[in-house]
Amino acid sequence: MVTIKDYEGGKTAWCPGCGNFQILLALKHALVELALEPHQVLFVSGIGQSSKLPHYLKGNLFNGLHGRSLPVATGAKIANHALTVLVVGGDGDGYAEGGNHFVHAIRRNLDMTYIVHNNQIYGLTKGQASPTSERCFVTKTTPGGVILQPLNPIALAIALGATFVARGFSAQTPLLTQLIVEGIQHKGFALIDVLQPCVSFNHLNTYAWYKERVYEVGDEEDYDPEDQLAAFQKAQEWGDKIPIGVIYRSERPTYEEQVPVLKAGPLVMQGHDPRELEDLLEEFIP
Ligand SMILES: Cc1ncc(C[n+]2csc(CCOP(=O)(O)OP(=O)(O)O)c2C)c(N)n1
Repeated sequence: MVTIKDYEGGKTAWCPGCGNFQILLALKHALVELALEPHQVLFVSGIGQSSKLPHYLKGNLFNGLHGRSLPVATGAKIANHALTVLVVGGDGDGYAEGGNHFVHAIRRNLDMTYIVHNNQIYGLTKGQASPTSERCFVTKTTPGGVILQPLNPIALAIALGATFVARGFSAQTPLLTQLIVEGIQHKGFALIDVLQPCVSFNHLNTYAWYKERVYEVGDEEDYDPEDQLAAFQKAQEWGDKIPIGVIYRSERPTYEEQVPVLKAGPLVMQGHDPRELEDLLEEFIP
């Protein structure tokens, strides 16, 4: 039986009170609920406070470059699509430098789950504005306040035809656990954008600020997450009321299902001779 202990990793180096702790806990609970064993899971991240999360877990992990977690995860999933691939990182990592990869990962629809710790700030580098920072928000790089329109990851993902789009709030850990479970179970690319207070560098979007505003879409009887236009409209809500829960879900074939060579099973298990790779490398890198 898989227990939380199986996932206990290294000692954390986050600020006390950081929302990252709640996301880590929710993720562990989700993995236990799905009875996934650490060897069946791959955690991929970039650079950031949030991207340290795989260090605090047990399992396979790849900690790559800032903004490049999704291409690494894509390669790993194609090499071994039997793995449960979880990608984690911040709003800076995923929506700024990794923005291009975000768009195309959604188009590809590989079966993986992407958890974005959206604290609306760059935490690791000590408080610069990120793509999701609010207008007028004063940060180290915007002393006169942010003048750009914030990026709306939920609306963007829905517009791109993402097949699973959810928003969680780190302090609502049971709901977040459920969203992660559903995201992993979903066949295709699952985005879970998590509102996460940064107690050190974001004194605007605090626990109290989010608590006053978030509400669960699942509590609304007439909300249909399979209605793309309704979901897009829901995604526009931000301000006094912020929806959390499964905002949009749909079905379309995954990338893996459509690549003929993968029909014979995961590439790594197809018995290719490693020397084939050496020949290839020699051909391309003389
Ligand atoms: C290629 C590259 N560009 C920029 C950086 C500097 N850098 C490291 S982390 C980071 C942003 C961190 O913010 P976010 O991804 O939101 O994560 P958080 O620390 O808030 O969890 C930046 C700009 C880097 N390490 N590498």
